[in-house]
Amino acid sequence: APIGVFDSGVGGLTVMREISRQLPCENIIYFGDTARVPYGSKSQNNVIRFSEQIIRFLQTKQVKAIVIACNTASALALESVQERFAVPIIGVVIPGARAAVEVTQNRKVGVVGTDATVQSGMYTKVIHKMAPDIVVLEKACPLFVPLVEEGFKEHVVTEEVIEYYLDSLRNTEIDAMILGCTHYPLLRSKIRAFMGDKIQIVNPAYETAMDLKKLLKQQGIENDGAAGECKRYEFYVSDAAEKFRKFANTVMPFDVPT
Ligand code: DGN
Repeated sequence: APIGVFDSGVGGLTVMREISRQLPCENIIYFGDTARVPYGSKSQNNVIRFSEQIIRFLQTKQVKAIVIACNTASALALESVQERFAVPIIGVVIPGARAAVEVTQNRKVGVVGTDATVQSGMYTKVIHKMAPDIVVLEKACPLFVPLVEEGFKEHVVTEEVIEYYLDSLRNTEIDAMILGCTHYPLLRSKIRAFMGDKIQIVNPAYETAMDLKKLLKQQGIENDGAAGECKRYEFYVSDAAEKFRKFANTVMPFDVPT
């Protein structure tokens, strides 16, 4: 059976990419809610409702586990959907938070994400559950998403926006920073250049793929390639399939067909 991965749009491809790297035999069904993106400015009720609808769709594809690749949906809807559905569901916030707790020496962690993610305070809550002494500084960087989607990764405007948002975090003692939004790993080298190399950058996409690997092992449902079909990737979107495909081909290490 395949793994279901969903996101508000294209950003979750950074999570799917990590999963395909770390679990090279798994089949994956990706759903991007391109008709309703961004989730970062929606209310919790709607993000829960959208997530439930997508999970029901993925269940019609007989998925064995679901990854909420979207930080906003992970922050706002994970608990609610875990209660409602029997299929194992993991989000990106807990794996990302755990990695930051493990790497920080100063006990000061920065988090960047969408408005909704930052307003939910979910990264701080999860970190404090694991380590109440850690100081968490969260900063919303809503312009990063459209910059990445418009192909401005290498543009000087992006450097200025990074400076605008991250200046206040750079002058603190944080020694770990969570890229708490699906798009931000695509700006990693620019963020790294601005923040300097004393700060450990945590990519929840990578950590989530590691957690998924553990989960599949524990439950004995990983695909080792022995039992037939391997590496079959399917993509579904709720709108603008061609735009999605173009973007996907800039992110994924394999060809995303129409
Ligand atoms: N996928 C969203 C996230 O990780 O928070 C970013 C895109 C959005 O919905 N704003």
